[in-house]
Amino acid sequence: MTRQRDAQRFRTVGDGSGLAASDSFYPEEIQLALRNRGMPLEALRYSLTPTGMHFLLIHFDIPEVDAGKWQLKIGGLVANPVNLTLEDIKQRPSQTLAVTMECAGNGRALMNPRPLSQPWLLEAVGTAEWTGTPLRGILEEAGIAPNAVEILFTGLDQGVQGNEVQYYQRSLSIDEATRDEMLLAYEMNGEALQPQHGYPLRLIVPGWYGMTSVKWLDRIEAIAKPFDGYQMSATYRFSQTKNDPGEPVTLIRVRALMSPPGIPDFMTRTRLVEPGPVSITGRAWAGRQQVAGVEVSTDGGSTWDQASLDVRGDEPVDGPVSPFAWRPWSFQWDARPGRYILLVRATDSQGNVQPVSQPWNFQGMGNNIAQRVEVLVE
Ligand SMILES: Nc1nc2c(c(=O)[nH]1)N[C@H]1C(S)=C(S)[C@@H](COP(=O)(O)O)O[C@H]1N2
Ligand SMILES: [Mo]
Repeated sequence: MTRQRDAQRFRTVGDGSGLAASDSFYPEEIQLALRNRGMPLEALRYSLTPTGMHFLLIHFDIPEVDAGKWQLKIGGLVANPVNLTLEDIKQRPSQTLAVTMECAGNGRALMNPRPLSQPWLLEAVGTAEWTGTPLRGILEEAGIAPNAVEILFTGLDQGVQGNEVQYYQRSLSIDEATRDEMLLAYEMNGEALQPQHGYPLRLIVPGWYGMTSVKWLDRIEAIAKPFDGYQMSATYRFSQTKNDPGEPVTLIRVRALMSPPGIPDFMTRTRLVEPGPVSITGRAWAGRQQVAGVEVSTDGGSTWDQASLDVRGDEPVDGPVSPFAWRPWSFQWDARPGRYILLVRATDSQGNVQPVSQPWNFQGMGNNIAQRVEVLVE
């Protein structure tokens, strides 16, 4: 009975089976898209994305936090539970790391049928320099009990998803949580976190899709069983149907994006390019792997040419600013009058290459299809 009443608490959007990619967008998808901005692709010109151009993904509301009263609680199965103020955390050893973050749902609205959620095209990515204290030191001082198997991170933001009232929570295995690069970050690009990015403190999990980098941290607990909360067991899964548990979504897959060349048509974003030599530039990333190569096609994917890495136009530029940050690439194109579909795809250090047509999954996760850009040369 309760279950049935619960099921009627909210309107449903769609029948849960997804839509054709060409179907109109629901107002609810647009509502989410307006709250959760993407990075304009021309911002690929910056090795560090200006904070105001970094993508955003916020499931519920941005919580109100009084940093003077806020404390991070470290507890659960630890020898020395402790509460830390923001000042305590800033007194600890600090580390700054550039990290390319991508939302696991990036590319969702390109899938056919289109899974219903935040309707990202390709813009759910950004690279910021995060400053904070290594998580490992805090966990070591807390003393994780031998029977703990995971570390659970809880945000201050609360909402309803899948009819479940919840705080935003995700867990990591102890092996993952104690890796060198895991940060508790209080600064983004040299300034205090902005409210929408997790003020006053967030987790940064380099190499993983963004959902793991829990914002607005309230507490960190060592736990005895794998956490099976909503954001672990119901969503962020590679599943084929609504009830298929599938596999968990974890590390970022290899991807390259280009700054669309030339100038855009306002409505369609089709590019207008002048004939002659054109340098096509962009960035590529591969989560915990490295980018091994980038290829460009100017004929809709029939033939591919190698792009140059760590070059922009003719100018050598800095390579990746950290092992977890994207890498610049560049390709010289002799553009002749006509209509073109440009594509770009990257390969990672394990030989994984981006697909030209995307395998589908129910939640629209981990899409890394090769980008296509329509260009008119005249
Ligand atoms: N507490 C909390 N943390 C969160 C989220 C959230 O909704 N609540 N969204 C996650 C998701 S899905 C992503 S992709 C990243 C986005 O981080 P950004 O908005 O700073 O780019 O934050 C993650 N951390
Ligand atoms: Mo995300």
